[in-house]
Amino acid sequence: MSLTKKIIIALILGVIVGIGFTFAPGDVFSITDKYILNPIGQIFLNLIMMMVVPIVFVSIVLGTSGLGDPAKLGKIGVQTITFYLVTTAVALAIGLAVAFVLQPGKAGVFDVSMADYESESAPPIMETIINIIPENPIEAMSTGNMLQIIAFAIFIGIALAVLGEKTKGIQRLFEQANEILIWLVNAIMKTAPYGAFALIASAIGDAGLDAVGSMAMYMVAVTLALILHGAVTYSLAIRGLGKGSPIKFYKEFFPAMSVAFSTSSSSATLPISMKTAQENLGVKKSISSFVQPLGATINMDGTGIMQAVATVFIAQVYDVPLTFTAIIMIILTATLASVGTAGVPGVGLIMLAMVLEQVNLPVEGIALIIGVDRLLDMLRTSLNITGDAACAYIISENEKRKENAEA
Ligand code: DAS
Repeated sequence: MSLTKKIIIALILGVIVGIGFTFAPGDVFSITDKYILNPIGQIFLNLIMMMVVPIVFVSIVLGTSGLGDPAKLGKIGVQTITFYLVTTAVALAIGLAVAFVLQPGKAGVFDVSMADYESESAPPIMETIINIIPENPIEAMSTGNMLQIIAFAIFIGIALAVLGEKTKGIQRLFEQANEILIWLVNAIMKTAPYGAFALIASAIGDAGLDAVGSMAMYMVAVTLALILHGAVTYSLAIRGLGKGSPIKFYKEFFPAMSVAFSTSSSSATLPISMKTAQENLGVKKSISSFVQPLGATINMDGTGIMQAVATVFIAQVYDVPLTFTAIIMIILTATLASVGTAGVPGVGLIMLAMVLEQVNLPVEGIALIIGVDRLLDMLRTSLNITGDAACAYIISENEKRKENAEA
């Protein structure tokens, strides 16, 4: 049986068991979760998180140096960043439109215990941009500062591309390191069905049917916006810009989406999404190794959608009218929030605080949605990595067509 089938069966069983827990006596779930589900799920997450920093660093060095001519790197880089920014803005517009049409916040206010929510103030935007360049790359790696790791890797890759023959030994070293990392990722992925089962059963057992029921409209709004963006925006881009088949794209990329769904982490899924894009979608390795790690860190359309819908939902629940300026601020801030969101579970919710503060909404409103965020995180993370793969696929297809035309 294929790994995908095993993961799907594990996801379905996890949902059934998770719902079963909501009907069982409270301590049954808490004991099972504490001694079985959480350890299995956490070990699986730790195993793949262990691969993130080395994979991102090595693949961006190779991706950047593999692009060869720095001028070409510039072209790919400009195409990538433009695609990411445009699709994120479209995602936010879809999220806002769905939230205004469905009016999820009208579903009523919950009795909210705000005490345990501490809003994390995000660094000022200019500081975020300046801090992309690491003062100490080793510290960036030890603290998992993904934007700084990417910046350092790009500099190393450019140097390797420019130095060429002089540093071919180092280039070879990175290539062999990459082989080791890919082998490790494949070995770890064989445990994915067990990890997926444990993570899903724990998330649903924890959220409980009541919490899920009362947030139904909010979840429907976020889910609808995510599906619309995936089905319309990405399909139009794949068809229009990449001259490819959206149905084939989604069919071939599904294994990576299912891992993103069960781990809720773009970074943790990165090794799989790159492998799937290269092997199933034929994306050129040099493009995949540059576009996808960059996207896993700065391109999160799914997160942007959640932040747009959540902001409108909280404004509705607190009965705060959103002015046009406020809506523009939501789009701008949520775009930057999704750029700054690290690819790990639940962090999009923390960055939502930055959006709420920008539009003077009570940050405490996050407490309204924190209960079911883990479930939505699975969906939006799947969309986050799909946007990265769609970008890599489109750029790669166009590069291949250009090379064939020149041949
Ligand atoms: N879970 C994050 C990711 O890995 C996104 C988020 O928290 O919104 O993409």
